[in-house]
Amino acid sequence: MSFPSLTIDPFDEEFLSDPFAYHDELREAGAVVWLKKYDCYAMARFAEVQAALKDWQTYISGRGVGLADFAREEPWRPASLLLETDPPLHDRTRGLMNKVASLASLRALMPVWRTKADALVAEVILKGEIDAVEALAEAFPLRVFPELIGLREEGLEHLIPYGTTAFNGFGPRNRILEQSMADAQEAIAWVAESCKRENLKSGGWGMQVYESADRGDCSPEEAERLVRSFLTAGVDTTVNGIANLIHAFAENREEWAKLRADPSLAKRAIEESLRWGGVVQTFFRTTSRDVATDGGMIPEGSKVLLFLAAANRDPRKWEDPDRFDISRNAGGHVGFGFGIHQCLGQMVARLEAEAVLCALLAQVTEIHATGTPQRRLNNTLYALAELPVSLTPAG
Ligand code: OVP
Repeated sequence: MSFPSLTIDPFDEEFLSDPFAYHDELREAGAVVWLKKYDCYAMARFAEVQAALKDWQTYISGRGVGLADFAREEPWRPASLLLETDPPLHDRTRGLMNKVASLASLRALMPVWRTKADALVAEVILKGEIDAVEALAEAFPLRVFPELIGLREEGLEHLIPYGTTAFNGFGPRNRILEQSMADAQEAIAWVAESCKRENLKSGGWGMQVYESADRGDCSPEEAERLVRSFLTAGVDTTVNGIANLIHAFAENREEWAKLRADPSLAKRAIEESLRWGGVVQTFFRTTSRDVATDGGMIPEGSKVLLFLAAANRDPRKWEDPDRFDISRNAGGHVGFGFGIHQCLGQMVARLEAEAVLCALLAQVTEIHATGTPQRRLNNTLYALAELPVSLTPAG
């Protein structure tokens, strides 16, 4: 074994509670490292992570983007037709989903989302001290996303627990995964039902996937599985993205003052929060061939853990990387991935964040922490359980 071998467990509770404390060690150890505990390789530097994401022929997704190798073990649910596939299948499904999740259909919604965010912030601000996770980060996506997809109203409380379990499912079968699986049985059944055509409202993105199937772009069975991707990837991610954004400003109050002085920085601030926050910490790939690297050869069929969040704070790429600085151009971060699998819903995520941020800007002069934020440990997401803040009303 020619690669530096580390005993570090990136899925244990200590690591997941404060992953950034360990990323330096991973990046400094080498461009490619060996993780003894899981018999897998890992990359944590920006250049290597980005290059691996770009080289989809070598670092494939079809054997799963979690620790489990689908060539050796059955996935816990039928594989995603987007996330866990390679071309040519991936390009067909991605192509039809790109048309459904178009920027054009989102543009029309933006004023509606802005009004809803304004109303939510107006409600919340009256309460004084709040838990920003529940009151804003969970509440806002749940007010807009189900409607975007065209979900039935009954059972929406299952969306977050389902996402939580799916993201835990990319890690090892540790206690975190076992517990969330045990808790999510009802949510799993609800999501499966919700993906069926008869349970989707006309006009929503869910039904539009079936209409794409009607035109021959995919089979009805594939449509059902593709709708599942919206439900899996679209909620716990944006919830934590918004929580992270508020957390960033609560911890860096001078940045809030800076944004208030110049609201045209809002888009930059969101991008910077995506770089800094590390909501999606990691994804795996599997090597399709022996790969020669400077440090040695990675054999075919190896799992490689890519640390997106560590790449986004790599000092080789970013100046003062741990600093949340809304003046910085964070463009090019890999928080949404890179290459052919780059986040399909990234514009949904950005527009949700923008709606909430603009509502806060209009109505709140100060955001400050009133207690210690509590983490919710997840094998993939850097998630917040609780974020006590007080919002000072404007005027
Ligand atoms: C971050 C993602 C995450 C989880 C599930 C899926 C996609 C899916 O396609 O099911 S992207």
